[in-house]
Amino acid sequence: MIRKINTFTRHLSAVAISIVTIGIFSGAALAETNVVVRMTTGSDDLRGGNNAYMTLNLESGASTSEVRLGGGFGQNSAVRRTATFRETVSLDQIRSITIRHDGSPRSGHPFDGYDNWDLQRISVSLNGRNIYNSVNDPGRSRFVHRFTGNARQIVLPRQ
Ligand SMILES: [Ca+2]
Repeated sequence: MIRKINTFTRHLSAVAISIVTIGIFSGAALAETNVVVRMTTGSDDLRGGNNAYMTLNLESGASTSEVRLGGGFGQNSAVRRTATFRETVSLDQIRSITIRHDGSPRSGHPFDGYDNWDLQRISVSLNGRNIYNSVNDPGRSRFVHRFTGNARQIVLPRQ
């Protein structure tokens, strides 16, 4: 009888552990939002060691954490990045996107000035659905923005 109870208890423990495991994995899968970003740089590069960043601004008025898109984007080059946000965000919740360029002189480079960057085209999508594509934005269809001086960030409304 005692052996039967022990066996039963072990089974219960195994079930409990399985439930906890499933909870952790499904929680992790739900928590992240992966956004695909394609950017074409114009005639002024985004210097290696400097970075562009992206934030999603929500209909609620809140914003996600800022995610680094990287740098070292050569003149007239195209890059594709996946930005992973810790928050769970659906397409309908997104009001706009902020792109920020940090062109500050790099540490360890005493002769650095500020970097400038020509963003020629950008498209942003979530699960294959368009959030923003500059080609479809009349004001930015030929050229999105030159990041320079105090013009270090832009806000692009969801289309
Ligand atoms: Ca540059």
